Amino acid sequence: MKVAALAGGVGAGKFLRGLVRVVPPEAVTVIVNTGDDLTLHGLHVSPDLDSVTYWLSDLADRDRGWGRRDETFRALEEVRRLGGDPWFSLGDLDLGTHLTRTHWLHEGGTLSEATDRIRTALGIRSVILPMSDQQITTWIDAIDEESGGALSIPFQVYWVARGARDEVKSVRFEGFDRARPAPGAEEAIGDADVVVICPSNPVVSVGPILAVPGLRAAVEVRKDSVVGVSPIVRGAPVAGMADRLMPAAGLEVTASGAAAAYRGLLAAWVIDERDAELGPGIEEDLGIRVGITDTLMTDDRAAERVARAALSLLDG
Ligand code: FO1
Repeated sequence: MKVAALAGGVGAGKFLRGLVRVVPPEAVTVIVNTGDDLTLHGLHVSPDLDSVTYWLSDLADRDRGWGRRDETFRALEEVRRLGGDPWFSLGDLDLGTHLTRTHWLHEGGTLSEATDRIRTALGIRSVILPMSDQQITTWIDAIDEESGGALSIPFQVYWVARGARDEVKSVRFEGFDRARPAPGAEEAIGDADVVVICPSNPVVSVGPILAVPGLRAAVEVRKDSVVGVSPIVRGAPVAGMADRLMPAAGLEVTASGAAAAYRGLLAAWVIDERDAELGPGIEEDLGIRVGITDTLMTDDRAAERVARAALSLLDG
C-alpha cells in the first residue's frame, strides 16, 4: 500500500512514526509545509521539514516537540554574548542541518534535493518532499497587542518572537502564485492508495500545502481515498496555536471545524474519543465516514493505533 501524507510539524512527526509501523516506510511519501521557513543568521531554516525529518529518524526531542534530542545551545549563547539577537532557538546539532542545507542551496541545489540528501544521510526510508522548491511565506495580519495598530508579520515572528500575543485577523500565503509543487508531489498523491492529512494545523500547516497551485486539485481528484486526523481535541489544539488561527479563517476550534477546513477533500476523518459526540454531525455535514479513537500520541504505540484507525476507515 502506498501512502502520501500532507504534514506540518510536531503532530505530523508523531503520527508518521506510527504510520511507518503500519505500512513499510518506503511506501510513504510525506509532503511538508514550508510556509514557516525563514532565513536566520544567513541560514535557511525549514522548521516543519526538520520536525518531520527528526521524528522519522528518531532524533526529535519528544518533550519540546521540535528540534533535536540531547541538544545544546552554545552557538546561540555566543551569538547573544556578541550582541546578536538569537530570538529563534537554533540548537548546535540543529545548526548542522541548517549549515548543510544552506550550503547545498548556495551551490545551486533545490530544497527537494537538500531534503532528500538529509533524510537519506539520517537513514530515513520514507520520501520527504517540501511542498514546493519555490518560497511561499505565511504572513499573519494581526492587531498589535501594544499599540492597537495593524501588524503584518511572517508566521515565526508572530509565533516565536511575539509569543502569539497579537489578535489574528487573517492569514496570507505570499509567493504561491509563482510556486510549483515539488517534483514528485503531485505524482505521489496521484499514485497513493491512501492520502493522509496528518493531525496538523489546518490553517498554517496544511493550508499552505493546499495553496501550492496544483496540490489542492491533486488531492481533490483523490478524495475517495483521503483520510484526515483531527489536530483538535475537546476544543483545543493538542500542540501549537490553531486556537488563535482557526477563528481568523472562519473555522470553529473543534474537531468539526478542522474537518470543515477540508470540505470537499475528505472521505474520512478521525476524531478523538473525547469528542465522540461530534461524530454524527461531521458525518452528516461533510458526507464522510468518521472514526473514533484515543488520538493522543504519547508514544509510538499510541501513534500506531491512530494510524491504524485512519487507514482502516478507508477499507472496503
Ligand atoms: N518554537 C518556539 O516556540 N521557539 C523557538 O525558539 C523555536 C525554535 C525552533 C528551531 C528549529 C525548529 O525546527 C523549530 C523551532 N520552533 C521553535 C518550532 C516552530 O516555531 C513551530 O512550532 C513550527 O514552525 C510550527 O509547525
